[in-house]
Amino acid sequence: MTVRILWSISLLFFGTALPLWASQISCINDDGKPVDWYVLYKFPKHMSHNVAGTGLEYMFMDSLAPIWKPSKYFVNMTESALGQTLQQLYQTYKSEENSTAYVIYNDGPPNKMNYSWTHGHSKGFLLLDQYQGFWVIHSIPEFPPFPEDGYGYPRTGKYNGQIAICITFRYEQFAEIDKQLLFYNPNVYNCSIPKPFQAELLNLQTMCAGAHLPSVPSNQSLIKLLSAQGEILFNFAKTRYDHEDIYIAWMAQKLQTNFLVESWQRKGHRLFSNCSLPYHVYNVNLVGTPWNSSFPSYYDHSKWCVSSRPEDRWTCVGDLNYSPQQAKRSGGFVCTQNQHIYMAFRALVLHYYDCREFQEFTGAAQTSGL
Ligand SMILES: *[C@@H]1O[C@H](CO)[C@@H](O)[C@H](O)[C@H]1NC(C)=O
Ligand SMILES: *[C@@H]1O[C@H](CO)[C@@H](O)[C@H](O)[C@H]1NC(C)=O
Ligand SMILES: *[C@@H]1O[C@H](CO)[C@@H](O)[C@H](O)[C@H]1NC(C)=O
Ligand SMILES: *[C@@H]1O[C@H](CO)[C@@H](O)[C@H](O)[C@H]1NC(C)=O
Ligand SMILES: *[C@@H]1O[C@H](CO)[C@@H](O)[C@H](O)[C@H]1NC(C)=O
Ligand SMILES: *[C@@H]1O[C@H](CO)[C@@H](O)[C@H](O)[C@H]1NC(C)=O
Ligand SMILES: *[C@H]1O[C@@H](CO)[C@H](O)[C@@H](O)[C@@H]1NC(C)=O
Repeated sequence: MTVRILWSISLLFFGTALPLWASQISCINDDGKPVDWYVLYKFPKHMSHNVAGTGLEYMFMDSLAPIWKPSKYFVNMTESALGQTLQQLYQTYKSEENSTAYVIYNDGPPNKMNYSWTHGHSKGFLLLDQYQGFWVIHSIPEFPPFPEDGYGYPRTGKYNGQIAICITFRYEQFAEIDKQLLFYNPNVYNCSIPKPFQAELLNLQTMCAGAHLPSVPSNQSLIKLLSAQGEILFNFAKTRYDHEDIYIAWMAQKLQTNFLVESWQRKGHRLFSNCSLPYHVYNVNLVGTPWNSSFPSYYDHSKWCVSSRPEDRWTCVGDLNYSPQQAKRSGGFVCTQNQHIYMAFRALVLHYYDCREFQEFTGAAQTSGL
């Protein structure tokens, strides 16, 4: 208790750049260390220069080592950053603590339950106590498993590329995240919001109880969030009643930057590069790794965008594809101007289409699973 009071006082005076402690709920990296944030990018099964991948390899970067590194683990292993981060949630579930709250959501929940078209095209989970917690935003279908089943990685998430971003937040920020999630309207499939949290996490409590959500005051909400160590993030959230593409109609114009967009591109499910508005969106069709292998966007289910000009420095990761169908879905993005994250993502863009260019469809003829 005393420690917490001292922490709060030192936060007031010295800002937020304090180390994370192992005993606190945090994002956990591949080395088992608590970190302010991490990004995990799982490669598709098929890549150039890499004939037969397993579909389980990934590259990783975090606040301690902010450059892409190949992971020594597979994404289905409990030692992976996702495995270790989720372990905190699964332990909470087992101990039936009521000092911890969690919510898991996915439009495609595990165990072949029904896909939801009316909820957000959003996938993620959060775990917190009344001091600190984390929020993971990812693109993996049928993930994560129910707490009863323990850690695992779905077969349906192997074929395509997938992304996950984890951010550690102090408690107060979760009240803001709760308000944003009203716009997301995520499909919550497992959760626990004990009494002590219910007043502040009002929307999450309502979703968790399966009750009717209050109506939204607008169709869009943009807020600033602060990670535990003071990283500034912006969170864009839209409802499904806003029928515009989030990248071109909102994020690029709002952040006043031209975006290179990487998202799942299938025939009939993609928008072309768009230079009609003051700030443009260019469609990426080829991603290159730091190890000279590459993969087409057709095989990448992740959703992110990065400023084309280094001066702008924006990187966003989130829920929605650059696709006409997805304009009608709710969901959101987190954006940052962190220089390391920007450099890492910008370097991944191997080819994108100019607005004047013929935008050839480079996907395979057959459609894959998820
Ligand atoms: C991960 O997947 C690989 C390939 O399917 C499998 O051989 C391995 O047993 C799996 N590991 C775990 C921990 O599930
Ligand atoms: C926490 O849970 C325990 C056991 O389920 C219960 O006895 C206790 O009253 C709960 N505490 C609070 C603050 O809800
Ligand atoms: C899935 O949808 C079908 C048809 O709408 C319905 O009959 C079934 O009960 C649903 N299953 C679940 C698990 O919600
Ligand atoms: C959201 O957008 C829809 C469609 O444009 C509009 O009918 C509705 O009034 C908007 N809702 C709010 C709260 O602004
Ligand atoms: C570009 O996006 C805007 C906003 O969604 C849209 O109105 C416009 O028609 C698009 N232009 C092209 C060429 O697709
Ligand atoms: C990648 O390709 C470049 C240019 O061909 C070469 O200079 C570099 O050494 C290669 N890097 C790796 C990790 O293979
Ligand atoms: C997951 O949530 C916990 C806590 O609310 C429930 O006790 C579990 O029954 C639930 N699991 C499933 C499969 O719904």
